[in-house]
Amino acid sequence: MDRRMFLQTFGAGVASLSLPAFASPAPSCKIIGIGAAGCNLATALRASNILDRAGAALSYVCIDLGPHALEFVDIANDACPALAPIKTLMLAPVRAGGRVNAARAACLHHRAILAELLAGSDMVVLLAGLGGGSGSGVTPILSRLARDAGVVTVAAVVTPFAFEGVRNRRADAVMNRLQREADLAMAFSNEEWFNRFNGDTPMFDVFDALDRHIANQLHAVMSRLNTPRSRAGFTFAPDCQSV
Ligand SMILES: Nc1nc2c(ncn2[C@@H]2O[C@H](COP(=O)(O)OP(=O)(O)OP(=O)(O)O)[C@@H](O)[C@H]2O)c(=O)[nH]1
Ligand SMILES: [Mg+2]
Repeated sequence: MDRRMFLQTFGAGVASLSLPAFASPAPSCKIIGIGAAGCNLATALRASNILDRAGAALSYVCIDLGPHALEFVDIANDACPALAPIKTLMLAPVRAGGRVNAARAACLHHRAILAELLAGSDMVVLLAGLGGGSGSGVTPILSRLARDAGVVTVAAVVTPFAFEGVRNRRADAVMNRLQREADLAMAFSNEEWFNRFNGDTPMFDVFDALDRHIANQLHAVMSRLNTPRSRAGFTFAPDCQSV
């Protein structure tokens, strides 16, 4: 496995960040799940409580172009009423169904609502699966809007399985964009992750373990961002041994 693939698989990212000093000792961080995979991830992160220890004031939002993924978020909200509810935002009542351009258009159409959503946050974490329509179309635009608003932007995305074919090329192109548009872009390859398990492990458990891995990597990033020493800029190299 080459170095790039290694980093992409196990929590990509070696990045030097120059960050503003946060005004508050507990910076506000909005976790935004986009598309089906992003909504699943946001729901899993909230349920895991792993990020609660990162020293930020967290709030959660899920965005999709149709109601399907958002209905699951509502079910998760109802299942854990003790946790802060995840807000939902439907950008357009259409199913992007792999159409990145439809997702981009919906995103641009709702630009003002998205800018309002980002306002007041010190940091955003964008979660999505790349290769489909919604996550691939919305995430880079949201990332750009957040950076333009001076919000520290971390993107944590999953990339497709090899058998998903053309989705991989699309995911690569979006990842390249995200590396420019986000302060830190972390990619987690579904393909590489699943290859680490033998065929006896139930698929659900493998996805679950990836959710936890991403939560732990984000916890490491957010904890570093919240320490005063690191705000002037730091190099993030994830601890790959802790997977
Ligand atoms: N790890 C993980 N990967 C997922 C999950 N759901 C989908 N994926 C991956 O994410 C990619 C994008 O899929 P979706 O999130 O369903 O796509 P979308 O952004 O909703 O896009 P459209 O439905 O086409 O608008 C897929 O090709 C899968 O590889 C999930 O729950 N966990
Ligand atoms: Mg979808």
